[in-house]
Amino acid sequence: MYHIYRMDIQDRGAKICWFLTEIGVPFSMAFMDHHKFHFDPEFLKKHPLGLVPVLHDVALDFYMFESSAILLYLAKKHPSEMVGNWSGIEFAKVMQWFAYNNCTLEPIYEQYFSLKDKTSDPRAAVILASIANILAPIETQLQSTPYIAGQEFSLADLALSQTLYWLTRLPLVDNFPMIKPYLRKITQRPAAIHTGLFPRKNF
Ligand SMILES: N[C@@H](CCC(=O)N[C@@H](CS)C(=O)NCC(=O)O)C(=O)O
Repeated sequence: MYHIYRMDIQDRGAKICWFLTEIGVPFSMAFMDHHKFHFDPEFLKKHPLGLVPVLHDVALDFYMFESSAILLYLAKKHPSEMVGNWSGIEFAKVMQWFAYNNCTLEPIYEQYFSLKDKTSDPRAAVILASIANILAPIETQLQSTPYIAGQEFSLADLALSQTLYWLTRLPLVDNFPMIKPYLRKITQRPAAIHTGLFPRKNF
């Protein structure tokens, strides 16, 4: 059994719940009090920065933080089609796009949304240009395969679609015509709907 500490329906813990739902593994969740958990000494023992998500692997009484690492830990423990067979080119492609989301797309997204005044800050235009540059290979890939790592839905789609969904608030996403149809397809998966992660339907 797994227990996942979260803070709201659209946090990074959603990916973990979505993944476990996709593969049919049961879990429970706790939504932490937004104003308190960062400073709670008991919670700081579970996550040294006082952030969510945190996974509790109850059977092992093991606590783990960092959402991407948690996904990989669970994917390895519960073999499924979502990462291929942990070897070969199929696996490499899933890991490549999984990391592209975590290490390339998500940090630039964070930079943009942390700007206090997006209209007058001169860094905004530079960051938006970088976002466009980073979206371009995703667009190119989706022109040749239905999912980001190939013919099948994978852990890479699951991770990437959460970031892309956040980015659909930016008009520049419309310059990449494959992205929104791809997102619509993924967000219609029953397990994605179940998480409530994608409340806006009009993207
Ligand atoms: N790299 C970390 C990021 C953790 C993170 O920033 N979590 C956010 C929620 S998604 C958080 O706890 N924020 C605290 C807050 O906004 O009050 C991960 O992927 O787990």
